Amino acid sequence: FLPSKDQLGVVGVGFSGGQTKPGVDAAPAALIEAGLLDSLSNELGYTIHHDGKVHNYTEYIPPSDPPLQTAGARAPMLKALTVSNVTKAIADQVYEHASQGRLVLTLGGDHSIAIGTIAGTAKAVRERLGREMAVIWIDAHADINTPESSGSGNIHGMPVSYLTGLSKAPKENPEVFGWMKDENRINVSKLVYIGLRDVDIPEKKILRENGIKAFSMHDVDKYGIGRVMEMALEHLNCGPGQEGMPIHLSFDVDALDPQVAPSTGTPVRGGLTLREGDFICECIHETGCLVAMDLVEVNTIVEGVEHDSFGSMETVRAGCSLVRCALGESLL
Ligand code: B3U
Ligand code: MN
Ligand code: MN
Repeated sequence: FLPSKDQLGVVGVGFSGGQTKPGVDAAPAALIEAGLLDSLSNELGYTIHHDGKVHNYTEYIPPSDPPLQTAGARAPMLKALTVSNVTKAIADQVYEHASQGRLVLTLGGDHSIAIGTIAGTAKAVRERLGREMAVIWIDAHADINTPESSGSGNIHGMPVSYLTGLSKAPKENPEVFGWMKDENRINVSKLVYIGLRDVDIPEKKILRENGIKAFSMHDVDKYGIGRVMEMALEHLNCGPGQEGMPIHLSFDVDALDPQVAPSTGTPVRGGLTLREGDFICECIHETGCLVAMDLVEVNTIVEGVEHDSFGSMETVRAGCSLVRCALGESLL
């Protein structure tokens, strides 16, 4: 059921509307300038299908997009129509690559863009393979707030709730994520988190009530990353001797410790080491089940200091390393 081993579709997503800090839209260019795509083609042997652009989706951004107050919500949803329109466009781009049997790499952008990337691969995997897809979500945060539970209104804290169908287009505002259909969604039982350490109280309740498999940093400390990956892949039927299922890896760079990846919008101390992050990616590569990867939340501006040369360079380097490991760099 896998995409061709050596055909890689790349989507550059310079979008930051799922949160409020500038700088995350410049990440795809920074990653590409650091030589990421060159190394994937020259060293890892991929044929790269990339339109050569970093998209900013201005044509999809409505002239006016006021905060959307939902009944009972703690905060109004910010840029709801913008994020809905842009993620639909991203879903089409990713679908286009995936439906041609390519592995798809999306360089973000904030994590709201995963609404589009996962919607696109989930649909393509259903059509091509007649199967459901699994998602491995590597993050300090669970990103599973609903518009009602979110305390910030930032949609980058909500993508998983839309992707699992826990949140759907509101009746009064069908234009906000009304484009998402069942074919774009994933099952909560096919979702695994790793790296969590900053989860909102309502999100914890959502994780518990839906029986979602989540490995926090506590679990990484307790079992070690090796055992965590065995348990995670086994849960997804992708362990040794198991049948396997297509995996979409969505990697938020803030899962890494701020010592190795400081340049991100909401850093949280006590994260994964670079080796733990790389190891996760290597294990997923080893399954042979990877169909798509997102790398998100690299922000080239730290705390108002534009292009903080060291922190942002280190974060870009860490991001490049994660992608290369997921795409097979560490194979001997
Ligand atoms: N859970 C909080 C904070 C947050 C989520 N994702 C990031 N930060 N990067 C929220 O806004 O929903
Ligand atoms: Mn995230
Ligand atoms: Mn995060």
